[in-house]
Amino acid sequence: MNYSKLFIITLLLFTSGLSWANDGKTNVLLITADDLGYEAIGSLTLDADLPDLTPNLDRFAKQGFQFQNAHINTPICQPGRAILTTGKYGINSGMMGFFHMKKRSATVTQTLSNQGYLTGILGKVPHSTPDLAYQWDYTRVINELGMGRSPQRYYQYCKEFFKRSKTENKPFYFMVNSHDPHRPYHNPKKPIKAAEEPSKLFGTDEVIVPKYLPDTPQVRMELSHYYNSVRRLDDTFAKVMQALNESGFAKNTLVLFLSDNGSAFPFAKANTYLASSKTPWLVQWPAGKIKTSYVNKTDFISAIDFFPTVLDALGLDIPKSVDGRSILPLLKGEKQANRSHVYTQVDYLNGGGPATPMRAIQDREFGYIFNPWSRSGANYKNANEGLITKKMKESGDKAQLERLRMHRERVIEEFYDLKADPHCINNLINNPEYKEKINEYRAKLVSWMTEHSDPVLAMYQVKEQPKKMISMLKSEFPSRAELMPEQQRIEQEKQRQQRNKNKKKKK
Ligand SMILES: [Ca+2]
Repeated sequence: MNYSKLFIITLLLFTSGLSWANDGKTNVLLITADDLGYEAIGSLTLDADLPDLTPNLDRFAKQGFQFQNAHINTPICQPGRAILTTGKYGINSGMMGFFHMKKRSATVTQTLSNQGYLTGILGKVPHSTPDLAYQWDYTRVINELGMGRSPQRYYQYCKEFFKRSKTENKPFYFMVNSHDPHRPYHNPKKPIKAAEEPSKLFGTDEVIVPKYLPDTPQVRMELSHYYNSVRRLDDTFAKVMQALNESGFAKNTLVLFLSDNGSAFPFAKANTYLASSKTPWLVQWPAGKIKTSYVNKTDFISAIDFFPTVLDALGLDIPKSVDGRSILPLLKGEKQANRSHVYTQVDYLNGGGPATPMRAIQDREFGYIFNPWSRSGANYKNANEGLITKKMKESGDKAQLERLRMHRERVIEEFYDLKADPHCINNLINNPEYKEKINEYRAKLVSWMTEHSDPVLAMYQVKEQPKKMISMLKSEFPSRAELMPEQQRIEQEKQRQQRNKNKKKKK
């Protein structure tokens, strides 16, 4: 080989190295699903005969690191995502519902911007930007992404973002949010305009009805449409990973995949059952020396751990105010103490309505829930119901009516054997056999509420006097107006006035 040839080869090696350079720093790619229940992922499902819904996610999970006990602390879109951004429980950040940040707090985005990272976001932008003052470097909103349901559009904008990282020679923090499988699901007869067709469609005979729902034609139809949307989420995931691999950044990129809450069905999303908060949490990081082809079946991790994990992976200091802990040691196969359980909660739902606080502790064996809003005549509702609850009501079927009553009114305390009853059907709270166990879990929850000065603690202390408890919920629990930043309050007021004007015009 002559010297000129050697020179060309060296030059090629050098420039190909540069193509993934952005200084060789670690990048972070967070891919989120919207309302994906853990049950739909092949590697987590409880049902062996689940059809092949998520082939790409399953492959990624198999090759990478997956947690079997990962949760979102508040399993509702915006408050759940605020926890990812701040590493704080809602009661500590103030973002206990669809509120933006009022109390100043460190965020993953601002911290990385300060460190010279290029920050980008695709989809779910208002829900994933708790700080109204924060400006992402690169933003593509739902309308530009085929209503967040076009894998091809995601691919195109991922390419564009990675190119920009290369051109500006900056490492990146990139949050890619699919709008799938959020309702409206993919109904082949009524597809959303601009959305793409999923790579596979599912029939009503292929779905597996979770035990917390009645097995009715309505449920099967909505589930089959949900499956279609889950499949399209998997298509989007594949296109994002394709763009990453083509960019040359894959080796130095910490990739995390998770869902922001459980599936949008009654008893799942926006509750504190296992199916509400449990999420797939998949990780790959080729240069990070983390374990591969590994399933962690013992440790409980949750959304509060995301922000400190990112900082740890990038070698940055973790603020003391953060509630979570880095999971990097677990990813490297080391042990961590106090990973046996998780705390989940709900405070305020989307839209109007009163506060409906729920507090829960779950571990591998049991789940205990406290619902201070529960009373006869309560009407707990959320946007997850499709036509399912309506049909349950119309059925006249005793069992379905009782389940519906449980959904609407709940009971003040619930206790489930999560090993025998992961769908949380059989409430054991009054079963004398479990008395000691129940007290153990109550004590743990009380100590968590005490540690975080949770306003719900005062209600817990009077739970034997339901009337007093309900009146305390009204007087002691922080109101929407208190929790919302002034800017959001003004914007909401403007929108309200606009709606009223439009109504008058129509008349
Ligand atoms: Ca969601």
